[in-house]
Amino acid sequence: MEQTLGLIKPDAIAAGHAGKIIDHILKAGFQIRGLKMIHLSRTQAEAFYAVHRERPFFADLVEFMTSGPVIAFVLQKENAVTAYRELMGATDPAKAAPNTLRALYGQNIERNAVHGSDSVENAQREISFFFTQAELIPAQSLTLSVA
Ligand code: FUP
Repeated sequence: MEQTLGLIKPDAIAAGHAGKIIDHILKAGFQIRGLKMIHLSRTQAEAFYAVHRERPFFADLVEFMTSGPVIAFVLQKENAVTAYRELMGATDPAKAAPNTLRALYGQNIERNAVHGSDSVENAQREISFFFTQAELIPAQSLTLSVA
């Protein structure tokens, strides 16, 4: 089963949307294998977005991503990478399809509420950026058997 790395960004946490976003993700059938809240340092944010280092928006993006805590999670589902990117919607909330997380909770192309890995390869890199293997919950522990 495929895994992807998701973030709830500082804008959505500050606006009180974190619970609704997690609920939306669970209702879409994703399992959460790991979850933590973390306030990224500048060094961590720069490393996470290193691929965008040369882009004009990089400094603002790092400033925003370190302006408050993020919630990081590992999601599991069939085709999790693509499925979660569909659930998020386009990078610019104004262009995101109705009812996607970014359409519902994003403010603009920078403050767009959520992040999701864009490939299986990047998902593995981003998961290990935030989580050790020991911090991930085994899939079988997520199925409760209620007596
Ligand atoms: P996405 O994969 O949809 O998150 O989009 P990108 O990898 O292209 O961009 C990563 C982040 O950079 C976005 F979530 C927000 C930020 N960004 C800007 O601030 N301005 C831009 O013009 C493009 C991206």
